[in-house]
Amino acid sequence: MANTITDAKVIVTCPGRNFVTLKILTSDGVHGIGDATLNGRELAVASYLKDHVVPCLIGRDPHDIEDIWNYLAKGAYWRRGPVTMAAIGAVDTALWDIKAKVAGLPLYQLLGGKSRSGVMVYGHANGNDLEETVDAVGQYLELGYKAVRAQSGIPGLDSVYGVARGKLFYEPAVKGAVPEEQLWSTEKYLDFAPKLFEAVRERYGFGFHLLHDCHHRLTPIEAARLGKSLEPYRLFWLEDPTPAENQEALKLIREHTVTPIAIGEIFNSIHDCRDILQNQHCDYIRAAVVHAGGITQLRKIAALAELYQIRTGCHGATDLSPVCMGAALHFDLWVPNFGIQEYMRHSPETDEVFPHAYTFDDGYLHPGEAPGHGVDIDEALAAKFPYEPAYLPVARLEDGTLWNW
Ligand code: CS2
Ligand code: MG
Repeated sequence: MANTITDAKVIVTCPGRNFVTLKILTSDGVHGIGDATLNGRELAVASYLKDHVVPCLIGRDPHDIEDIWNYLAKGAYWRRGPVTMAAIGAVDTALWDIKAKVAGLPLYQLLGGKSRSGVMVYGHANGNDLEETVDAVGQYLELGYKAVRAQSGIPGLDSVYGVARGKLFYEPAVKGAVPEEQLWSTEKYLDFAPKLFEAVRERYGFGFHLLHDCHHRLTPIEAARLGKSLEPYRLFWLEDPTPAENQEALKLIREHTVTPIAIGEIFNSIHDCRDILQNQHCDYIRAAVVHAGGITQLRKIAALAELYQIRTGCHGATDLSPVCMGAALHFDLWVPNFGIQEYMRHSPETDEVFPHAYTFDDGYLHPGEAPGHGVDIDEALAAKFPYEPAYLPVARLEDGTLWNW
């Protein structure tokens, strides 16, 4: 009797922040799990899965990963989009988990085996001001990180992207019934940013990779100006310099600066990446397992990027669950054109809900050798953390103009 999908559960839990997990059960008794978390839209993805995807999975062969992907991505008339592709990403990740478990192999072996001994990750140094942030970079270097992202509070602004509230890791979502509004000033930012990176390089030198996330906030010429002003500090990448809807904008930035560009954490389809990759308008593509339709589509994006010497730099913030991190690490260990993996870490209660095989050592993560992607969910513990409404903030300029958060 062929192995079939017998059931699928959508588990919403909030161990410090909301996560959506899909658990697929099969007649052989093997289960697989996938991350379906979309920050601020978790319930939309949970409903898309429960109401429109799970009924279509029952009775199918869990090994037919490519056909199920196409059925869900192309069979649905309304294609692409963050909600749809996060749901498909969860199904795809769970099915790869099952296939690897049935084979008794760690997932990376099914993708093509390892291409490196470990996965270089970058940590998130942040502080309320320049001094705090420079100190935080040193703490990550002491932990053995080879790469550190620096995000700082900006003089004259109450809150900015990337700076943690309190001592825990940075979590962008703010709990509440509607999004918090935050003020932004490009002028204050552009005056401040070069000083931050000059201070980091002056204190610690050039023996490690230094990254920064603009978080979609600049116009193309402003991004070009920033990239140029940061050239003396040799960034590994300047991320999301400008909103990616206008992909021509990156061409203008490219014409003015050699600071490498990373983009794509909000991309959910290979079609979002195609022009940027073919025109070589970026150096790292940030698409993630959970948001880009799972392993099946992400490996196609990576293959296209490889043609243009563009490397992967998968998104890995706190709002991508340990399930996504586990799957990403198997992908990262295999993918030939690997660049770096974001590792923003999770809270202790999150790590308890999602027991995992991956380990950190001296700046590198390793997915482990457990069959599958090596992450599971403790359903009983997950049930103790009910969903809590939380949203990503909305940004406005100081004159009230709505801006890119
Ligand atoms: C950020 C994220 O990690 C990053 O590079 O862009 O923190 C992003 O703001 C969140 O994942 C959005 O939910
Ligand atoms: Mg980012």
